[in-house]
Amino acid sequence: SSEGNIGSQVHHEIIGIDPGAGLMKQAAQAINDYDLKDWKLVEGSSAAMTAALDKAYKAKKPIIITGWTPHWMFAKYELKYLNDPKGVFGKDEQIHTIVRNNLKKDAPSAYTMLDRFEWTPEEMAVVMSAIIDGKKPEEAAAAWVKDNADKVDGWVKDLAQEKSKKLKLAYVAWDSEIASTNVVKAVLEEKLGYKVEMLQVEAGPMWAGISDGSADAIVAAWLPTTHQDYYDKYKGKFEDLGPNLNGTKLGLVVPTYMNINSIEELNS
Ligand code: PBE
Repeated sequence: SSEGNIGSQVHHEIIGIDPGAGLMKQAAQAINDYDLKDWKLVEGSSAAMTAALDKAYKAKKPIIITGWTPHWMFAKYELKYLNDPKGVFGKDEQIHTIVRNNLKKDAPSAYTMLDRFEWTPEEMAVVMSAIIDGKKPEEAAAAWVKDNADKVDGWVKDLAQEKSKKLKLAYVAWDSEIASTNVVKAVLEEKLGYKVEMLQVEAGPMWAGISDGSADAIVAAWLPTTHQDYYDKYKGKFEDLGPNLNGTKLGLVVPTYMNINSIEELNS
């Protein structure tokens, strides 16, 4: 058409997020493996990516982003993942809770609560949507904790209060992790008496922090694929408490009004 192919329409740009995200390594790998020679992966942040998506979507303009599930964008916009026949973006994985070595000895109630913490993409979506609708993350988390008392009680059942003991939760400002980290903070503070500090960092420092003990816990470890590099790098220097959420997905994402279905089609 007179508008040219998809590549020229989007200036051969894939709108990425923070450079430390596993998703960015996978997207770079996709550019390589699908031989997308002229294409650039644009670094930024989750917030900049969703702002670019919102702007393009409202104008019905083409855009290609790096996306993941769970994320509120799939409820707010009509979007689709581009097929990935080479499997660069991996299969379903889980989000794990990771704690520093010796947390069990130093903060046993928090350790057990973190070990029990698990929820569903649908539950996480409630918190994410409240935030995007304008609630502060801590308010959205507090409301979810109140509305899900039975589930939360199961996480803290029979655990002793640890009044005013300090804990540090590290996280990256990914929308999914803003939601989960705020919920865990709310439970540790309201139900168990801890004083919780949230440390917003990049992905590399998050993994370094849980491994050198400067952070106590993270609920933001995407495994086995997305954070594999970090996991392998620091293996033995942290304790993996296993999955807190099942049913994730990552990939290149476009609005459904775009006439493209596979990453392979970008190479033409
Ligand atoms: N994400 C969201 C992260 C993990 C959570 C998919 C953007 C990443 O790629 O590392």
